[in-house]
Amino acid sequence: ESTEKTWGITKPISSAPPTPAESHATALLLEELRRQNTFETASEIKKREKVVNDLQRIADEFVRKVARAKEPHNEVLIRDARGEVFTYGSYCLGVYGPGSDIDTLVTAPRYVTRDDYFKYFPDLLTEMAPPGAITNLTAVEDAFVPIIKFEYWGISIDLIFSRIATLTQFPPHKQLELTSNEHLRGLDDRELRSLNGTRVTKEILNLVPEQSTFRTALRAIKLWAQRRAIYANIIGFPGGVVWAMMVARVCQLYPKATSATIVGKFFLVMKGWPWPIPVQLKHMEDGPLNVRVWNPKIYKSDSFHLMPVITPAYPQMCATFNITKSTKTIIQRELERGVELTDKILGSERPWKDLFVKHTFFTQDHKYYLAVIATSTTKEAHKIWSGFVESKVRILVGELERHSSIALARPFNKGFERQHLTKTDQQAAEVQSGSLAYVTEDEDNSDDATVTKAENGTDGNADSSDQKVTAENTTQPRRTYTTTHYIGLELAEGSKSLDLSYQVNAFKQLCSEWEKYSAEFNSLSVQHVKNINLPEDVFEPGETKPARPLKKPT
Ligand code: 3AT
Ligand code: MN
Ligand code: MN
Repeated sequence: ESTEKTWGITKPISSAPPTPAESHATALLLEELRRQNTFETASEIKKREKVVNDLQRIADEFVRKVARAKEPHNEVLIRDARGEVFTYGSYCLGVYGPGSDIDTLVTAPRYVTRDDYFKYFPDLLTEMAPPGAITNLTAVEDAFVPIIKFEYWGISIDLIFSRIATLTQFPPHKQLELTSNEHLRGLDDRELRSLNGTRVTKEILNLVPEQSTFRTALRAIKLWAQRRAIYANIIGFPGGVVWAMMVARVCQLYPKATSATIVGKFFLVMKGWPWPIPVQLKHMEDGPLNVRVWNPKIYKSDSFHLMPVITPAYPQMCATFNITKSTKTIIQRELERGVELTDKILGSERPWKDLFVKHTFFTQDHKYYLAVIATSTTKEAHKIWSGFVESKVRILVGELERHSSIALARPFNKGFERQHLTKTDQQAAEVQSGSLAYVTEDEDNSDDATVTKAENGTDGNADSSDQKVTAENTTQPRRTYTTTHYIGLELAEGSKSLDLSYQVNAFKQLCSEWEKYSAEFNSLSVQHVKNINLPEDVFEPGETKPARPLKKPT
């Protein structure tokens, strides 16, 4: 029909409403998602709403405080001073679960700066929230996206900030239209990045035909991607926003379909997607900034993106630049598995739970692994160092996939964090090169509200007085922190030797050249690990560890 609404950049593939069988499949899907504990209880949902309301109250007080400090005689400005809190991420999309954080953006009028935010907000939080509600507060002022992190009644909060430089006063009783590009004027890069998450999330929600259908389908896809270990932006897989955009595109193509159908079509459409044609939810648009928008015809680097998925908010960018040849191959395999399974599930031959079966990365998939081990001597130093190394794992993956003996290098989507207690330098050296002989319990997370500031460019070691070990062979046990990333290898047909020293050394060099690297606190090691030697803690109870094959009788 010619009256069909266009969602996104093409006409729908089908605007058929669901059949009774499809609706039934959605009911079964919801049942399974509940069984898998992806929803929160009503009281936990209330608690989150209360937290967001409190943050709004605190944000208003924050803006008033800055108004009083900067314009002490401007009574009207002070009286009407207010900020506005937005959410983004899974909370905003409505696909959060019990373990999710709340991603929150504080916006304020033009006279409120990022400096003010870091100067006043942490203290206001602890003053205005109920006593004891705020714990583990950390402010990272010099980050790519400057952030205050904390827990509020045990819920993790990511709190970021941007001014709205076009406004000296927010309109009363009216929500800001953050999707308007005009509000981007006059901001620096960090402020633009901080606004971006909310703008993208809001656009995604605006661009899907039916939000509740989208949410349920996205919940299913997120659970599937997590179980299959292909969910991790930093490591080189799609993250939450990318999965959301892919599902949203499928919703646009089947605007009347029910969630179960969307999940099935998701696998079909994405498996057959003609990459590198991008997934995009709307046409590219021009805006008021002098910034680049994704365009492979103009920018050579954009033409290297293997599976481009473009964000819908100006300035539109590719959210999947991290994907490598190997991770793309893995994603394709998982999409194929998804097609086969959903075909049977929607035909009532199998239950939904089969789609969400855990990956076999450690139990079956590889014979050879690389372990990338980041080590630090203090907890604070380790936070910074392990985060950096994690962000570079995909660079090593890229180097490995160019090796002639390697067909595929698959990074596991999460690092394994361990703590070790050693008594001698020899033992400490063993830990650095991957020994798990000295693994110890996580030191007690002290439950008092500690305030950590890691804001200057150097590192967070300055006040770690308890770690100044100078004696050569002290018997005082020393605590060491490690994060290990495993990369599963698939060897090329007929390859015999596997000398990776060039790739490994280049990677170590790259990491140690980082300006915040400290030879005193940090180290990095890359080790070969055979499947039969994988440590116990990468397996879950009930999983079968790979075993040495039985000797063939001769
Ligand atoms: P959860 O339910 O919280 O696990 P989520 O989709 O909300 O899922 P995150 O809270 O990790 O995931 O991320 C929310 C958004 O924050 C996604 C992205 O726009 C932004 N973000 C997260 N991590 C980074 C990062 N390292 N660099 C830049 N942006 C990030
Ligand atoms: Mn989140
Ligand atoms: Mn977050």
